[in-house]
Amino acid sequence: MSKVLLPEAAIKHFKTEGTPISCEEFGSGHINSTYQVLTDLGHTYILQRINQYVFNDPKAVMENVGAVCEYLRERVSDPSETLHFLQSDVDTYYHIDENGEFWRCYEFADGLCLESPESDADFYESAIAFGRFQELLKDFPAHTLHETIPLFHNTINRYRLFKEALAANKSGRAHLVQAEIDFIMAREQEAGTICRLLESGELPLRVTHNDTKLNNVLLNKYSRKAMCVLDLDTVMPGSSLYDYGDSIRFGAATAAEDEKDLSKMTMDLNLFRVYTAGYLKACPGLTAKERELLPLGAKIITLELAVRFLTDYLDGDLYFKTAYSEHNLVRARTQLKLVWDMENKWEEMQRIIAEETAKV
Ligand code: ADP
Ligand code: GN1
Ligand code: MG
Repeated sequence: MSKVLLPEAAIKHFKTEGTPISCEEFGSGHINSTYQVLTDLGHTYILQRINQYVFNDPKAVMENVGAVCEYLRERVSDPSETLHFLQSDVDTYYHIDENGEFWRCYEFADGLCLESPESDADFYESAIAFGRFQELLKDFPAHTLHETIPLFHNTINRYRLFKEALAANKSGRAHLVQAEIDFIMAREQEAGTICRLLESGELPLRVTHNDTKLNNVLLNKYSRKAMCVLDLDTVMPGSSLYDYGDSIRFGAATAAEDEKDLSKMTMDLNLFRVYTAGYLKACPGLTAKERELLPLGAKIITLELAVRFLTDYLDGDLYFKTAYSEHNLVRARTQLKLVWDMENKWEEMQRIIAEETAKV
């Protein structure tokens, strides 16, 4: 039987300033196991165990993250704008424990991490942060990045995996979700649009973040200005439409990603406009086609995530962390409600994009 190894044991393998005196679970990420560590000299760190079900090549993840951080460090005006990793006792950016688990440790970035924007200005600043991140990486040598999750935002492949999960029905839950299956399948053709346009070259492939929800960015605690982009595990070649869209999905929604009362889940058109203005400002290099298709980015990424949550529900909850047995189903339904609301607001979304584009 494998020995249970604790974060308290893992942190000792990193070159912290001072001796760790506490180690508590931290944050609300769905993938890695995250802890906040304090030392007797008053230093604070983030310790993470990388989820190897999700990232089956953790060394590749750390190579990407390390390369991106180094690249950014040379280009930002203030060191607080990027993540800082600690070296382990064998001079690597990770520690492998006796169970083969990968741990990494960053300096704690003391900023504001929000689950929903507290003001229009907060959301605008998150757009500046993610937009600036993409701009800073525009000349990053994309071919040097590993694909840490193959076909991560390939929606066509996501549908294929969904159909496989449905056929396998490992959890025996398929009969409970026919309405959701019908909704998803009715949109299969449209869901592949961005993939096809990337394939044909009508949309550019860029180095993108690929996981741009609001709790993956920090604002400065005092000025509330954009500070630092977190969670770099999925930085890979991708589409700006998904980065923009995922921020809208999470931050312009009127309810949490796992709200059970679907009537509360809609898209706030004001927040949609606010984020769009910030993103267009921070990303002046978007092509006309990218700008035109921003609403489609929001819709497809929301649909794709619903498909991913429902796939995981059918598989028996293997990928996303869940707090209760129906959690992935609740999340999937909430995303589908948001897709439906976007469809009802489609013309207004197009109009807002045209108006904000005309201003830049
Ligand atoms: P996951 O992939 O599980 O989402 P993240 O890397 O996003 O993991 O970390 C989870 C949470 O931990 C973040 O949402 C944020 O609240 C916090 N966090 C991560 N890294 C840092 C850091 N360097 N400084 C401060 N907080 C951090
Ligand atoms: C996961 O790691 P986290 O919690 O920031 C997921 C995203 C989803 C998101 C939904 C590597 O993001 O793709 O959009 O949950 N990350 C990965 O909240 O799958
Ligand atoms: Mg995260």
